[in-house]
Amino acid sequence: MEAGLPARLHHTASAAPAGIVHLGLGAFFRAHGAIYVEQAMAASGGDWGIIGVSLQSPGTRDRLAPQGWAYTALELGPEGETAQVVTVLRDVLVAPENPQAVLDAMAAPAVRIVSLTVTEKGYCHQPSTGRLNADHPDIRHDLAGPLPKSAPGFLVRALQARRAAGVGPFTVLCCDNLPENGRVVRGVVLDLARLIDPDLATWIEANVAFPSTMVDRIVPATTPDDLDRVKALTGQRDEAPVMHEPFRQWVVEDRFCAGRPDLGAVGVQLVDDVTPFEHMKLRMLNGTHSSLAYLGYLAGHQTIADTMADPDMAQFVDRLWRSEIIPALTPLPGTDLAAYADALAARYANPAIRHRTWQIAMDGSQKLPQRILGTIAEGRAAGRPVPGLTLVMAAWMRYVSGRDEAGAAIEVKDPLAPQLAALWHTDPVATVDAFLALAQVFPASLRDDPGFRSDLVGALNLLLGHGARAAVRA
Ligand code: CS2
Repeated sequence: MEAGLPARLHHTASAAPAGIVHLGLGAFFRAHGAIYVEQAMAASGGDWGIIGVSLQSPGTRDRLAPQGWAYTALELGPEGETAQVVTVLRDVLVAPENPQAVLDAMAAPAVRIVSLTVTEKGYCHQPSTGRLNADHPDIRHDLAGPLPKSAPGFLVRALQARRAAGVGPFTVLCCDNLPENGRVVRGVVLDLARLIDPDLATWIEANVAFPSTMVDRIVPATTPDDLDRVKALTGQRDEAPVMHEPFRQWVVEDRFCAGRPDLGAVGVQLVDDVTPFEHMKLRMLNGTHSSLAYLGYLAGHQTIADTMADPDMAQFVDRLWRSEIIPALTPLPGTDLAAYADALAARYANPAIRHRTWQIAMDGSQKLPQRILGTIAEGRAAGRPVPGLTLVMAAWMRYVSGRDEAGAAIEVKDPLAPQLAALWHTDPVATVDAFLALAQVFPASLRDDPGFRSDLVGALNLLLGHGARAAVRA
């Protein structure tokens, strides 16, 4: 070490075999699932160490390698910070560099779970139907040869290798914010397997478990300032720390085909059916997160905490929960939804978490069907007014136009971005009609609902005429 430089975080990874391969090694998994698994091993033992896989770029691997795959998780509470070093990773692989190494890791007999956080778009499915999009460029690639690019491709090819080698199946544990996420990933895996080898599809259907899960912890992207913060607190330079709020929740269907860590010992809720939990979380948390992201961004707010500090925005989101979202949810025994909303408001307001509205605004075309449009459709079918969520859809349309209220460019990140920007017309009615024609985003019941169309035109006119802040107040 050079004099004057802080020590660099260093660790020697355990040589015990890994029990889990995780696809999509982003900050969220490192601040959520990985910590639960590490704690479950500390509580009850088991070789559940994790091999992380980056499906896109080598950055995380390159930053973690010199640290022996260890990293700091910094908990940011309103009253202070606590750091812990997480050492559950055994290795990190970069799929585009060596897809065969990823398949070999997934086919190892010691691996009994493959978990995933590959974001909504990583499943290469049609959000409105849940089925595989066989025309997706990565799926086309995966059908043409044995070395995949997509997450469904890796799952199918690894299961194919395990079946051929007489190694049993692994459990596929989806940890993305999709409704009935296990069912969705099972559907896309079976769709792809059928196109590759129908017998393999039958074997997967009979042998592989796909439990659904609900995951929750707010984990903003790590910034260069965060690296300094960790160094100041721990005295060690960590090139890849993760920042997270104190709250965490993981609800998992207890259907594993090859064993699991003792997750129950560390507070994971093991249940028969995760659907009501997922609906509550996706609609109450993610639905309002997206609402605050679009309206907050348009009103000039950088983060969720800044947006919540704006009384009009805080009141707006409170009204969304109480008048539009909670009335559409099936009550969950033992859960007080009004108290859940209060707890969310407090989590959002945590000033230590700098969660950018721009980050949450990403990939709206993939997120809004399950976060917001389901609530709108059910509200309208029940004759319940949903003006707030309709305004949010107008705000999303405005956001993806690529220009903010001051005419400045917005860096829109969405797989449909170019297509969405092209839907804008000078006439708001024509714009709404162009958006409503998007079958991959809007469910049929809303595309054919003249009342929704006219409410959306009204919301868009309000937003264009008066701006996000005034629209929220109205
Ligand atoms: C957020 C989520 O980025 C987003 O779209 O809504 O990542 C959210 O922070 C988590 O789901 C919280 O559990």
